[in-house]
Amino acid sequence: MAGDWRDALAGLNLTRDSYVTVLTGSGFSAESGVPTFRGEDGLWRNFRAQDLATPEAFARDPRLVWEWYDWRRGIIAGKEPNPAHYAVTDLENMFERFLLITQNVDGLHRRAGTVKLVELHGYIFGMRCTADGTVTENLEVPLAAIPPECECGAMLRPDVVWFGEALPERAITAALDASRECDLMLVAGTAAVVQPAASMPLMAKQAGAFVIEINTEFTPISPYVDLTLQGKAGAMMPQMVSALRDLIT
Ligand code: BV8
Repeated sequence: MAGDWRDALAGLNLTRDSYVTVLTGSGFSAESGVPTFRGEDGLWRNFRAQDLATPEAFARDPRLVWEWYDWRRGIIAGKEPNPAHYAVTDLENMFERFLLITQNVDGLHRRAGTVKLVELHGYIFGMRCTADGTVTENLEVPLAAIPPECECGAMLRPDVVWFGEALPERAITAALDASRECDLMLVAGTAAVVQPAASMPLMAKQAGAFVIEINTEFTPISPYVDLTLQGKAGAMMPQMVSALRDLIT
């Protein structure tokens, strides 16, 4: 198995001018100790994440939703990027044309030094005023007040994209353009069920990219990508980087 993917990469004739994209999901942060979105460890007071991450849940019970976010913020604040996050920053430094597309809201890719990134679903330490949309960063854990209030008196909401909400225009445009133009897409740590992110690997493949999936399980896109590597991102991503570095230098 190890030979296969290295031989496949060698056959792509990649150079440092090749366009490389990486699409990540919550499994990328699992080895940092951050609960995945749908995994058993992601449950909170027996609520499912997808039932709390909605405008309806927030309208119905902002205090409950904020208690969930406060719990998650507290977990994430104490965690560090893992080797998979640093491998992405290595890739960014190896390829002129590069974009990281992440579904994660934990900010760990930023903290690992990746600059060319789009956060499709927002950032959990961003606070958005529900009156005028102003966004500020708030790293306070635990939150002093739940629900937190803006200086203007309006309630604050997390600056994340909930189910049923549109993704930020700039992020979705950059992600779709990169998916259509890249030569290689690495898709790692995502169950590939949340749209529109889950369609991006298929778009990349249809546009001619070589798509490699790294996951500890099979996913709905596994049959359609060029290679599925069963393994942990923290181990596989650094191996991918060293193989790519050998190929382009
Ligand atoms: C939108 C922020 C339109 C909040 C999140 C088309 C078809 C079907 C449904 C839809 C569709 N279009 C829209 C929808 C509805 C919906 C959707 O996709 N529903 C799904 C559930 C069917 N999509 C939306 O609502 C999106 N909005 O399309 O808007 C629109 C347009 C105009 C105007 C109005 C509306 C918005 C979706 C964004 C939701 N917000 N997060 C928060 O986090 O609090 S999504 C949430 O799921 C997280 O961001 C998470 O990253 C993301 C995806 O989950 P995964 O990352 O895949 O995580 P998961 O736990 O599921 O899986 C982890 C994986 O890692 C597993 O596969 C596991 O095996 C693997 N793994 C574990 N450990 C490791 C590992 N892999 C490698 N190494 C390891 N160590």
